[in-house]
Amino acid sequence: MTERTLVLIKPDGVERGLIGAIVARIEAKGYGIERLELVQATGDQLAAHYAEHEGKPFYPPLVEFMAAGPLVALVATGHGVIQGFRSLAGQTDPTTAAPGTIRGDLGRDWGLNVQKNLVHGSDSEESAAREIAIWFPEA
Ligand code: DAT
Ligand code: MG
Repeated sequence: MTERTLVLIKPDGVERGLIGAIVARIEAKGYGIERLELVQATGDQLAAHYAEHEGKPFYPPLVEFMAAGPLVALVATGHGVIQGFRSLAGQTDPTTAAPGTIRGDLGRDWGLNVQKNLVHGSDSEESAAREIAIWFPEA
């Protein structure tokens, strides 16, 4: 069965006009795009998506940031795509994310209490299945 991962292009990526640049990196790597939608996240979706971070200091600003404008949800496919997209995205902190990665090349620290780091990618098969169901409930 084809491996799938849930990618979000966060509101900072949409606002900065980086949808195309980010999707191009996924396609250039050779992964498929199975679903893709521009959506305004609901509070329920974000609470489910970031449940593991509830109670952390960055959780309230994270949820506020993710609801501040439209985001792109997409399902990328291919052997090893879960780990492969995390590798394309780079480390969480865009200041130290390696050059060559999405966060390293296109992101920076804006001095806020949440890191605006352009993309989300599922971190395991379990997370991918859970997250795809949040953003593409009909799939
Ligand atoms: P990742 O998105 O790399 O999987 P994560 O799941 O640990 O990172 O955190 C979710 C998001 O929350 C992350 O993309 C940016 C924000 N975040 C995480 N840790 C943070 C911190 N220490 N300070 C500010 N924002 C943080
Ligand atoms: Mg994470």
